[in-house]
Amino acid sequence: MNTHTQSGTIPGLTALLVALPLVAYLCLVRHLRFRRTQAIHRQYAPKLHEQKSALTVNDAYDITMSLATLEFPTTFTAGVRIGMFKSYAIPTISNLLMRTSHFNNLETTSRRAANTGALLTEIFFHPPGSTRGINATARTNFLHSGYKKNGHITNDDMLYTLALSIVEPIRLINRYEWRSLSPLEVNALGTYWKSLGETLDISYLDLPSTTWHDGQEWLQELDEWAQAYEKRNMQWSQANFTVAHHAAGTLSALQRHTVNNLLEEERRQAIGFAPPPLTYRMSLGPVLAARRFCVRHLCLPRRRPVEMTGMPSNEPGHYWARNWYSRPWYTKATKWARYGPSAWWRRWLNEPCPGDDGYQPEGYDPEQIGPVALRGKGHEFVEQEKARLSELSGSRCPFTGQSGSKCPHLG
Ligand SMILES: *[C@@H]1O[C@H](CO)[C@@H](O)[C@H](O)[C@H]1NC(C)=O
Ligand SMILES: CC(=O)N[C@H]1CO[C@H](CO)[C@@H](O)[C@@H]1O
Repeated sequence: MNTHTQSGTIPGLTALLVALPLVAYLCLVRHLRFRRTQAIHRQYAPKLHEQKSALTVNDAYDITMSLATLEFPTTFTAGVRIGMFKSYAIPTISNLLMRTSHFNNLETTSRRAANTGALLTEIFFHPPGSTRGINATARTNFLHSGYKKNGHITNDDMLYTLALSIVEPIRLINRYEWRSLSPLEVNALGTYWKSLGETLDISYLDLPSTTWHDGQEWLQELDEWAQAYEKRNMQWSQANFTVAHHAAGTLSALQRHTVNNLLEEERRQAIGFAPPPLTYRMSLGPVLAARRFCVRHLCLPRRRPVEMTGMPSNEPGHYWARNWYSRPWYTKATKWARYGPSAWWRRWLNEPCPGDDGYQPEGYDPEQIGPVALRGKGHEFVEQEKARLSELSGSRCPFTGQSGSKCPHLG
């Protein structure tokens, strides 16, 4: 009797020894993966239960940062970039980019892209009311002001670009990430972006309502407005085509096919792109599904936020960019970046490396950034803007009352 059971126990025991840690690990992943969002819901749900509009801009910022730097950093960033890309299908937007980007010159184009990236991350990733955020917002508003005055930037185009850069990350996360967003998280995203649009002086008067209960409702209207706007304005144009092709030129082949794959057929035609190769079309879904499965069930959650904004450089008031595409603008000239294997490869291709002359290795100065012609200009405008912006405090609730500056007092 004994011999019989023993010969059965040994493989059984081995299997158990292998299976137990595996099951324990899977349970641990499951437990830790959802802890952050559960904590957010525990913290805010009671407050919102009493009053839907009780989320302050600071609350919304905290939740947004958790989503953008801890929960879904890759898809979030990709979504914002794809959103921008999609806006090139609107002729007025691509015409302006065409006029300002000098597409025959990669140096100018890449610098323009680096400037946009630097200002956007400065604005988006700093707390509402912080000097760093305010400085970059004021400078951006100055850079826009000239084009607004002569009618080259319309409120519609700003609103549309804003809409795409919110809607697109949400759509991609819900479709491809390891979990979808909860209504509270969508509310927070809407609340934060609405206040961000206000700091950029974007008007919401064209939306059907003038007051909204919360960020989710505002976002819903903005999305519907953007879809209608798109129907009216999306069409093929030479400018659309040129701008989109130059933007695509800064991506790798894989990134380019992925972006192309995620575009709707109509937009692809407006931009003048051929459909991506069949193999990409067939494999994108399964690859992303496999990624979703692995991240959700096998990977422990990220413990430290992904750093997105520039780091203070050794020159006061300047910041080093963390990423660069095609040209090493504002990048720290580390030994590795200058003499590592990728640097040798770039030198062999006769392409510049971080620290090379002309690419500002001392970093960018948020107060000077922009086209060369506007360097040293706009001081007065910027100071006025800073005064206006510092009055928009982070403790306001954007959805209470008409002016939206007071929060309900909760017992
Ligand atoms: C914001 O700009 C002012 C000058 O206008 C500067 O003194 C200050 O250091 C800047 N703040 C940050 C955080 O860069
Ligand atoms: C530069 C250019 O080709 N602009 C065109 C952009 O698209 C609109 C609408 O199709 C045309 O009217 C412009 O001429």
